Amino acid sequence: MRTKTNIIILAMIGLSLFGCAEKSPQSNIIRTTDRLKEVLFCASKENKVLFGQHDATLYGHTWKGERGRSDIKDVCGDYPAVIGFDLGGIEKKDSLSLDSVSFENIHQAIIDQYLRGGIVSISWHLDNPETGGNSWDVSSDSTVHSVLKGGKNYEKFTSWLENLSAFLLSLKAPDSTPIPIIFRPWHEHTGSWFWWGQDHCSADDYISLWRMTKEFLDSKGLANIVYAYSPNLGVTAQTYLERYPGDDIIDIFGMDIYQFDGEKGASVYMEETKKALSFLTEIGAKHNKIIAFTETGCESVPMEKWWTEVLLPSIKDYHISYVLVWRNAPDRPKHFYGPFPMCLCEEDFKTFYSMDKTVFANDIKYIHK
Ligand code: BMA
Repeated sequence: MRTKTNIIILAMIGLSLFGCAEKSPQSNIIRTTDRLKEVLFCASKENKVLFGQHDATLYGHTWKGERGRSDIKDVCGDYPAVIGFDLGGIEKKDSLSLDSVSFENIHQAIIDQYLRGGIVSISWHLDNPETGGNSWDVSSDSTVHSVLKGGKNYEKFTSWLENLSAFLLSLKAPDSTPIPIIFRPWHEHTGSWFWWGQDHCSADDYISLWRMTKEFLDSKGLANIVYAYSPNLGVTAQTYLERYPGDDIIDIFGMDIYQFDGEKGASVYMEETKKALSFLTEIGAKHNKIIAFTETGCESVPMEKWWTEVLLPSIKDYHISYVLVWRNAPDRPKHFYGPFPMCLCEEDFKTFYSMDKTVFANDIKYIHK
């Protein structure tokens, strides 16, 4: 097994796979959406995978609000290449997100990730504009229809898009460069646990919701966004594109799949993941899109070798650009999906980290056109 230092040396002496690797590191900051897409495409072509975690620098298993800290860094010394953030609450101009983090801290953490050369992905667990409940309030099947043009919640929803845009527009580097981000709204719509899920709206309305969102953000001049589409487990090769908003909107084909049932669920997870990544690869190639494992994990990571014996074999044969595990909640001791010091899977995660296949924040600069 190679260490990260060896990988860097190999990259520098010109390890060249598919024409994606060159001799010297790129500037480590990803300043444009073109470079962002290039990194993701080239990582997958080189058969690398960028490692990501949701909310990784906002809090961890036993701490919260320590700028610059991350459970991943505490374990392996580097930050995730991709960090997910969620803007649930921004629509109402709340000062705290749905996971009780101030938007001020989220804003800072996004800039910090950009400046260290990392990638930012943003999801949005927004409230239900019709019922006033949260994202999981599925008591109405007319919410999506009601926010579209002509619907009774159109004005309210456009004001929510306005608030979202204001936050996205504020994501600027110190030199005023708009920070390139992955935006992944309306996720897991092939399930029915969110108000935009498939049993709660028609395919046409779901597609209109996407198109309206994109048009609104475009109208605000937000050109720094790479859009990700991410159905969930249960979708098939035949249904993946059933509610697809279109090649003109989407840049990344994603998939959200979790391992349920602890250790017992490992074999089903591995089988389902391989099946899904296999058709994702084919569909992605057909549409010339980046593919990514946009959310995954096993709550409490109950297996010592989950990283190398469950996750790695599930993804290693597929050219996915990144894999992102869910959060390590500070206030729910069993709700963690990444490692932290002294956890059961700590050593195995270090092995996973040291592999050629995995890329963390420090190594992104070695990914070339
Ligand atoms: C879910 C859980 C919730 C959280 C939500 C949005 O999967 O982690 O606790 O509020 O994601 O981050």
